[in-house]
Amino acid sequence: MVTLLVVLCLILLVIVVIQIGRVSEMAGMIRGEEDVQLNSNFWNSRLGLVFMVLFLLGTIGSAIYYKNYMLGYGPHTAASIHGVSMDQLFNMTLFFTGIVFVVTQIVLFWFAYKYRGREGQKALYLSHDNRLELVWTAIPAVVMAILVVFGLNTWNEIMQEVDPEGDHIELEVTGYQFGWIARYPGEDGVFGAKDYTKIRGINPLGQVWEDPANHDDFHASEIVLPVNRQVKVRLAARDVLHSFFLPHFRVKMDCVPGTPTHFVFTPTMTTEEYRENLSQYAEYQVKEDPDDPNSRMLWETFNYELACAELCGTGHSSMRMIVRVVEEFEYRQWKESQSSYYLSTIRNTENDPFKGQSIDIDPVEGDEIGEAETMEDEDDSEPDQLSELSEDDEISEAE
Ligand SMILES: [Cu+2]
Repeated sequence: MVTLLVVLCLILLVIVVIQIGRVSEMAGMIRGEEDVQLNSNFWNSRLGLVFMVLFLLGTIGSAIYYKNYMLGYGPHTAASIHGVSMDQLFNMTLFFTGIVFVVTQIVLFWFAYKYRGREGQKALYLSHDNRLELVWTAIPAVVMAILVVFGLNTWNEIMQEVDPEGDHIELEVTGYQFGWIARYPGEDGVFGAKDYTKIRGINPLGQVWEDPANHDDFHASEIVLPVNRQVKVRLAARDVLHSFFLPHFRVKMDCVPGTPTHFVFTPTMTTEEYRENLSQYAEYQVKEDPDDPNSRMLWETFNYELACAELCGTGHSSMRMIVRVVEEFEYRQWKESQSSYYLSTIRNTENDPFKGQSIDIDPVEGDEIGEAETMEDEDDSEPDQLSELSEDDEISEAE
C-alpha cells in the first residue's frame, strides 16, 4: 500500500513538473522569448547566491557539528608520536585548501550573479592580463612550496627506523584473503625463517620448523602492544595486495606479496586511556544499543583496530583485528600467557622435523638473543633451503 502511494506521488510529481514546463513555455510565447530568458537569468543568479550561502554554512556547520567523530579532532587525537605531526600537516593543508575552497565558491556564484545576461549587456573580450596571471601563478606556487616542504619534513619524521639505543618490540603481520596473521618472535626476539612453498593449512605462514628461531614464535589472535615503546611491524601478504591500516595511530603501509615492508611507530595512549578520553564527550556517553538499557556505554566499547585499506576482494571489509595497547607489565603477562605455535600445533606431529627428539626451547636466562639450540647436532643435516632462506631474510632486513 505504501509503495503504491509512493509510486503515485512520484507520478504526480512528474506530471506537475511537466505542466510547469508547459506553462512557462506558453508564457514565453505570450510575452516573447527574450523576456522569459532575462527573467530566468534574474532569478537563477539570485537563487545561486542563496544556494552558495546555504551550501557554505552547511559545509562548515556540519564539519563543526561532527568533529568529535572525526580522526584528528575532539577525542580522536593521534595515539602515536608521529601521528601528532601528521594531524598538524593535515590541518595546515586543510587551512590553505579551505580558504581556496570558500573563496572560489564565493567568486563562482558572485560572478554568475554579477555577469548574468541583462538587456544591453555585452561580454568583454580579454585576450590576457599579465597581472592576473602573475597572481594566480605565484600564490599557488608559494602555497604549494610551503605544503611540500612541511610535507617532506613530516614524511621524514614518519618514515623513521628503530632507535638502535632504544628497547623496541617487533611483530610481523601477514595479510591474506581475508584476514591477518600476527606473529611475535617469542623470547629470543628473532623471527624464524619462512618459505612460501611450505605454506599449508597447518602452517599458514610457511614457517621452516628446522629453524630453532621458529620454535618460540607465537601467533596472536589480537595485536597487543606496550604503551610508549617503539614498535616495528614487519608486513607481508600471502596472496594479493593488502594495506595495514591503524587509523588511530595514523599508521598505514601496503602489504605486498613477495616484498617485505615495515612501519615503525610508538603508541602513546593505552586502550583504557583512549576510552577515558572518549567518556568526556557527550557523543560517546550514550548506550551502545539505545533500545537496551543494560548495554554498555559507547565509550566503553571502544577498541583500536587494524583494518585493511586496500580493496582486496569480496571479504575485504571483514579484515579486522583488535589492537590492544596496554601497560608494560600487562604486555609481559599477556606475552607469557601465549604459547608457541610450534609447541602447541606442530611438536611431535608428522610435520615436526624433530619428532621424538628432545630439543631446548627455553632461551638462556639473561641472554637477549637466547638462541634456542637443538640438543642433537642437526647442523649438518639442515636442508640447504634453510640457509638460502636466512640469506633472503638478511637481504630483506637490509632494505
Ligand atoms: Cu585486504
